[in-house]
Amino acid sequence: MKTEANIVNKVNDVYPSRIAAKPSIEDRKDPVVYSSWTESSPLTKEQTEFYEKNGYLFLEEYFTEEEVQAWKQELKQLQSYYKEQESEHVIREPESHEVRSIFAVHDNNAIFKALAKHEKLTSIMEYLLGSKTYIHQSRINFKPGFTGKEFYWHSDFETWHVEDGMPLMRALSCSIALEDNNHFNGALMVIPGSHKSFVSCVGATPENHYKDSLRKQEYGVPDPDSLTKLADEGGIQMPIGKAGSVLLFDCNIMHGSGSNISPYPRSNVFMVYNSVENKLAEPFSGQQPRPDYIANRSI
Ligand SMILES: O=C(O)CCC(=O)C(=O)O
Repeated sequence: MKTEANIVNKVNDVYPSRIAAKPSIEDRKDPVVYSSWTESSPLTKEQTEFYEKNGYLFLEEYFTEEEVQAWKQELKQLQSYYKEQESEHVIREPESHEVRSIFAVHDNNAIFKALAKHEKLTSIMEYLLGSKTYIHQSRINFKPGFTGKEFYWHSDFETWHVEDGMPLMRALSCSIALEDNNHFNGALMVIPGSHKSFVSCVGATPENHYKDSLRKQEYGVPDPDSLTKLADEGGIQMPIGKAGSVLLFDCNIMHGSGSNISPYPRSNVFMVYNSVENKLAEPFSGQQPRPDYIANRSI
């Protein structure tokens, strides 16, 4: 789809990816924290500085057991409902029929809609992004025991930029643990500091790529040399904690998780907040935008 808008987009693209023959590492051109800290900020000065430097922040047991209970119950109902029921919002594991992800829960489910608007979350998002925010994407990742497969290393921003037309790095994810996240059940890993580098990937994006990539990503995948360099510089961290803990991570941090061969599920709900000043344009790939339930354009 060669519209005038996306030709302009490509010319002005400050984060080109999936275009060059070789991968490269470029500097980030955008701030990480968009507000100045004050006494009334929802994070402490130390937390803000940690997030700016490392690109993530772990808030242990941020929500109470009672709050988590209601969300967990809803999660179990969704999991059992979608066991047999097909829906475009539901992605299955690559090697089994188990539910891997359910998208757009902030839109389709009253309980998770309320969670997305929870003041304890939105106050932090508005502070870090320096504006009002909206949900760009939401999903539950179930990571069932024994069969939950990995999510390979990636920067979310690379995909959101190329495939969804997110202009700048002014978004962040929050992962709310609805089960305990341990070393052995496929918890998320992050490369601290990697959010300050943009890894430009190789390989043109096939049409309707999302149908496969949400099960197993093969394009927009960073190359081993870039990953090694970033990990050598920043190390690898795996923030773990009880259900109710929250991991905030910048849209460009390199992250991923291993398969879950333990008996215990690692189910988390992910809410992605984008600044209202960073709404989606035409995809920088020049291709059709992904559906609204994956990349929200309806605001
Ligand atoms: O659930 C996970 O372990 C990884 C999720 C993730 O990387 C993502 O949703 O972008």
